[in-house]
Amino acid sequence: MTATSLITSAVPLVDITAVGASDTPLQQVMRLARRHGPIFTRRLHGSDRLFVTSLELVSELADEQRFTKSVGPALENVREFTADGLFTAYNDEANWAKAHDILMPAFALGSMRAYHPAMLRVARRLIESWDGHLSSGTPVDVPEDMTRMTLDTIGLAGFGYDFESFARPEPHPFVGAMVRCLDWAMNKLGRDPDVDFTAEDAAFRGDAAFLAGVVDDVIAARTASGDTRTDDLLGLMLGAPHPSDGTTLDAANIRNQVITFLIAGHETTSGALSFALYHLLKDPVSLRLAQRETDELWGDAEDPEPTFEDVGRLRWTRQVLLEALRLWPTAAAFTREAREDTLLGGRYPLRAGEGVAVLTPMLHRDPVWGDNPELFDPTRFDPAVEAARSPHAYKPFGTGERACIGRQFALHEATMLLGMLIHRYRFVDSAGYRLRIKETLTLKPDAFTLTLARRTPAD
Ligand code: MNH
Repeated sequence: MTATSLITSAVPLVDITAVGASDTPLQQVMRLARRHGPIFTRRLHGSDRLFVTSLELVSELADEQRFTKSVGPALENVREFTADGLFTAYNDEANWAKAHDILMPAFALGSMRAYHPAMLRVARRLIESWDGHLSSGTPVDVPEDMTRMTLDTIGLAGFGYDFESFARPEPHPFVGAMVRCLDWAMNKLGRDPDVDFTAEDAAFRGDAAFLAGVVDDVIAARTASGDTRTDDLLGLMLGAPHPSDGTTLDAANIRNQVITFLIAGHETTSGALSFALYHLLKDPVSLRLAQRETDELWGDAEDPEPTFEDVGRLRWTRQVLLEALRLWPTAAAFTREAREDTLLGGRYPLRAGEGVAVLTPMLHRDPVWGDNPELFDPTRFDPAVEAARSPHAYKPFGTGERACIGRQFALHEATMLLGMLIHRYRFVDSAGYRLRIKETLTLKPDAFTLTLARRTPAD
């Protein structure tokens, strides 16, 4: 062997065991990142997790030749209720590639056109409900209603199943059970080995069983109807043959895909919409530009009928959403692993299969974003500005082959609703809301309410 000298660097080790787990672990680890820099190991109750935050290191991790998705500790916990569904499947699990190939057509551009009417129908449910609040002068609970909207949308557009969330005084029980399952998955990460969690685990199993029961209802509703369409998600899951080997998904995997899509298909989009509305409430200049854009499309129409093409024309509104997802990417971390032993950044040794968590909110505050990364500024997503920036600076949807399959679905649904709300209402910050972020594996503004006032377009 030639005498090459390998200069490796030590990664800072930050032991927070004495502090203990937080009920906002993501915000806790963001504080560690601000203090300890772009790569560090966090130790909690003896288990270590490596985090990175910089554009330089994330650009390397995005190289699919050297790195791939890792089902990290958080997703291992989620696997307890989604098993080999698309989100939590291992790369080499046969059902990942199989389901990916079968379900891809449901996310092609033509499919978004097919989902548009269901998305519009549900957006109108939210508006009808908000009109009621407008009349009575009562505040709206933003995250709760966004969750009603996104759950009904994935249910109807993907599965032909109506959760009827706006006809209920409380959210559909699916939501509560799901949030508790996600919370369980998150809190299990920080467990003190000396504490007994038998009761928590039993409650979790009850909630997971409830979710499985909803899945059975969704599937039974379709099979009982005799409907054999294969042009929506559930149809593809139940009946579509794999494009090359002709086999279909097995019954156990179908259930895992249904639960996966019912969760992944609404929870993070709901948070993204809530953060976008928060920023519009606090940023009159961005709001004004968004109002102007919707007025250009819909004038003073009392009840505009947004077309599929209209949604593509809401450029600024979409930039508002992208910028909201920069500051608060609602699925705030993803994990990569090296395919072979390697040096990250030419200096940090990594063994094959060792997980590295990308802390997306800190990547989104890397110096590449300029001197004031905390500033909400949708012009960062002006096409020319975006084109000049590395594609690896922005990863709210993850990266590579295992990146989010539902990205266009989420952006179409969210842009349309946001445009409709901006056009119709003035948002009154009656509570003087100060942002506090609730974590249940995903992020949402906590207890965010606002009051509505009627808007006359062009005022
Ligand atoms: Mn989505 C994967 C974020 C909306 C279905 N999603 C991912 C990943 C991120 C992500 C990050 C990658 C995780 C990882 O690398 O471990 N997703 C989002 C965000 C939104 C979102 C921020 C909304 C905003 N996702 C949606 C919607 C759907 C969906 C809507 C479905 C209709 N997401 C998925 C699925 C995967 C995924 C399925 C897993 C894809 C795969 O691994 O093949």
